[in-house]
Amino acid sequence: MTTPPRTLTIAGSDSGGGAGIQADLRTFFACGVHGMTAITAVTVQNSLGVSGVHTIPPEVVAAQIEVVATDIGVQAAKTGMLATAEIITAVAGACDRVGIGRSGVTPFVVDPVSASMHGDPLLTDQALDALRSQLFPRASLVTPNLDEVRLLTGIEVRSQAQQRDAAKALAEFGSAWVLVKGGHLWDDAECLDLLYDGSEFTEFVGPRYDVKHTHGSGDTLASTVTSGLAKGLDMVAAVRAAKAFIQRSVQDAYPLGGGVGPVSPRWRLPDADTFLL
Ligand code: PXL
Repeated sequence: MTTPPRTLTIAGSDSGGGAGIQADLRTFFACGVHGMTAITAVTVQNSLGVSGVHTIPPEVVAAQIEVVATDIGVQAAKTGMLATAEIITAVAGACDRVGIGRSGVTPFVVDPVSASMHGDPLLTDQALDALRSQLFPRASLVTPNLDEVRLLTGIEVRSQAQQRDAAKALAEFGSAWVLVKGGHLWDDAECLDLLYDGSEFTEFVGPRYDVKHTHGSGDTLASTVTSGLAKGLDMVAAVRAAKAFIQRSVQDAYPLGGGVGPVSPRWRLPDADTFLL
């Protein structure tokens, strides 16, 4: 057997299994890569929201990155919830030491997760600054949604022109590519994501599904891009593939508990529901 490409997620645990590390590992598996984890925080969470956040010591986060990179090797990495400025500094240092990000050769996707979909904070205020100044310059791609765009740039995106302005403002922080996810901004039927490499825009327009269960959709998109990059796709191809993957996974989302259920890549395993029956 040959070893599959290896991917690393540097992110928080969601005890409800919807988002974070759990969504990333599910996506990596469905994309045919070997997923590894550097856990930054344990959230106490169910489908109704986050009731506790317990951060991991920064040096333990860094050590997780270094041990897997030096032994197993990483073809692409991503970040999710990073929680504090101290963790971000530790992640930046560890990534530099093992060649993850723009100072090395390993593609690095930074998903600037700042809050849960219920509005629970997943990043301290000081950490926002660290994200911009320490991680964005190291990133191959940053993938903010419109709430994160507002926090990071102060730009309240209400038009396609403003979405382009926001992409340009974010590119100033030094990432190679920016993906501004438009969500349901334009109309109820379509969503437009805008990819920018500092000179050219590529638009990805897809149908918008009016579904309640979208927990983990940002994580799933970023981990699919990461998997594509690990398999050698270029950025435009990886984002295009990830858009198709997330659209299908949103359609397969399921209810869970009393709140919001997760998007699901189980469509990649067509007989999963009947297996073991
Ligand atoms: O979906 C963003 C996200 C990432 N990571 C963790 C989360 C969430 C959202 O709730 O809990 C751990």
